[in-house]
Amino acid sequence: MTPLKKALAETASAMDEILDSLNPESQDAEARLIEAMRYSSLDGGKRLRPFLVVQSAKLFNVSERSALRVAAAIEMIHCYSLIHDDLPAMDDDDLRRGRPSNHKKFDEATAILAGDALLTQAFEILAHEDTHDDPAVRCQLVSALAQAAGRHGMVGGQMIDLVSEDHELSMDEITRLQRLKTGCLFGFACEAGAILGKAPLQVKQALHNYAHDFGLAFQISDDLLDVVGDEKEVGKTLGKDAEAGKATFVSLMGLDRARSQAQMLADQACDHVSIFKEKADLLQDLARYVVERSA
Ligand code: GRG
Repeated sequence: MTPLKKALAETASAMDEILDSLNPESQDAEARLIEAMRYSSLDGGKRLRPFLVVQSAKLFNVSERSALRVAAAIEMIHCYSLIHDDLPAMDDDDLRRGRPSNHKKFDEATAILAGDALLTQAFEILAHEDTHDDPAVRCQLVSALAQAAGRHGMVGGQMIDLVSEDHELSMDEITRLQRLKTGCLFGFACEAGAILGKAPLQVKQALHNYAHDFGLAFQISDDLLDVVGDEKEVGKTLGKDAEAGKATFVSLMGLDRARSQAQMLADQACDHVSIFKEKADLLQDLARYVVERSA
């Protein structure tokens, strides 16, 4: 097993443990809500965002407990976005992470509530004193995640995606859409370690630049998988963008240019974190992995 695969597996197992402990099974009247939250947050996904939080925190010798709590918070936001994105009013998808999507397993109302509850719980976790003993750091985390997840970030990007279904986007428009929809959350994941470690601005900027190029490389490879991926391996319905006539990086650039662009962005991402020397080895491995992955 490569060091990256081993570290990803360790983060995934730490995530299952902490997410399970934050939302234990319940016998209360709202048990169905907890079950739906657990269904979409436990035992699934690549846990890329938590991995980025853990690795960026390691650069600044942040305690594992702090890093894992922030990692759990961002994964909750990610899981909420997947639940809501699969709803009939959005992407109307029956399959997620190789299993029925949340509203298929439960029902639409439960899926909406499970997403809402994961979203709000993320901020509850960041604001809790167990996350960091300095209230100013907790406040910065709350503010940064709110910006990355809300109207200036993921939700704003999703809105642009929805309203642009009727007209073909240019490369600049797609880049902005994807930067908001998926890039901002990766940005928060990479900068979280610097916030927890009270790192200087120049160092934060290096992580910001890494996240920018990593996020675009990830999105181009996501678009490539949508065209050439294996549905069983990827675990979600593929080919939906082409079916809907949506412009993507691949439809605009073609397969070959998209592949070389993703590779170039991954290389740039690696360069941005070379200032951390061998401490950034796994961040560099991850950037290379996202453009080579098959799932
Ligand atoms: C509905 C508020 C709201 C936002 C939706 C991010 C997003 C916006 C929707 C997710 C749907 C989607 C397929 C986005 C494209 C890229 C992406 C985020 C893919 C899934 O991320 P991975 O590959 O998933 O990290 P896993 O399952 O590994 O965690």
